[in-house]
Amino acid sequence: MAIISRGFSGRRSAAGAELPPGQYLTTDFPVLSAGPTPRISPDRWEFTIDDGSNVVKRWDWKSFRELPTETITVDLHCVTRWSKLGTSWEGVSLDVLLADVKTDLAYAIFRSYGDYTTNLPLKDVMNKQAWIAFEYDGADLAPEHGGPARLLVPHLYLWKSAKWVKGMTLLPHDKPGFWENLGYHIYGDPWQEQRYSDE
Ligand SMILES: Nc1nc2c(c(=O)[nH]1)N[C@H]1C(S)=C(S)[C@@H](COP(=O)(O)O)O[C@H]1N2
Ligand SMILES: [Mo]
Repeated sequence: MAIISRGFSGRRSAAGAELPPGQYLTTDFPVLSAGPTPRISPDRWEFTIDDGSNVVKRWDWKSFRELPTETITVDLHCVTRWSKLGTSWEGVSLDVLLADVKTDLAYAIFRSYGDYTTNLPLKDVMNKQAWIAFEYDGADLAPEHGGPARLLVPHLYLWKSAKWVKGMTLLPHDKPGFWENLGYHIYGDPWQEQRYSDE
């Protein structure tokens, strides 16, 4: 009789490894918001890219939804230690949004309705690493989870995935956003357990 050992004890994530250090699995989908849920109807929604002085790109809901979309299945890792594997989303890749933005600026800060912000190196939102998602699990994204649309950057802790996202500002230097200003790590790689700024 064959004895098959998979050689590890944790559940495999979509990234092919066990859970990041210090994380536990959950199957529900907790809601974590620093403030009240803003109610943004699609006819008011817009997403802009600016370089700190000029808006270089602008989409309203209609033009945004005419862009090519992707279905992505990714793992989520929250800094409060829950991880949820194999979540399924529909969204527009940041590669599409940035396709004809020519810039030397290497950083970005994302802005949300309700004033949340979070910073990311521009290279971390390119090459199939980040999306603006508008569907979760086959249905319109619920307001609590960031609907009508949220940023999704699954390779970093989930606070980087700004809900109710409305724009990104390109910057020459990295600049801390909401949680980063309150002591969370400037980058936030779950595999390096970069939870707080002293780690
Ligand atoms: N605009 C906004 N985006 C946000 C937050 C927030 O408070 N406001 N919380 C962040 C944090 S800390 C986490 S863990 C995730 C939670 O996403 P969820 O509520 O869909 O689980 O959203 C992130 N994006
Ligand atoms: Mo979080």
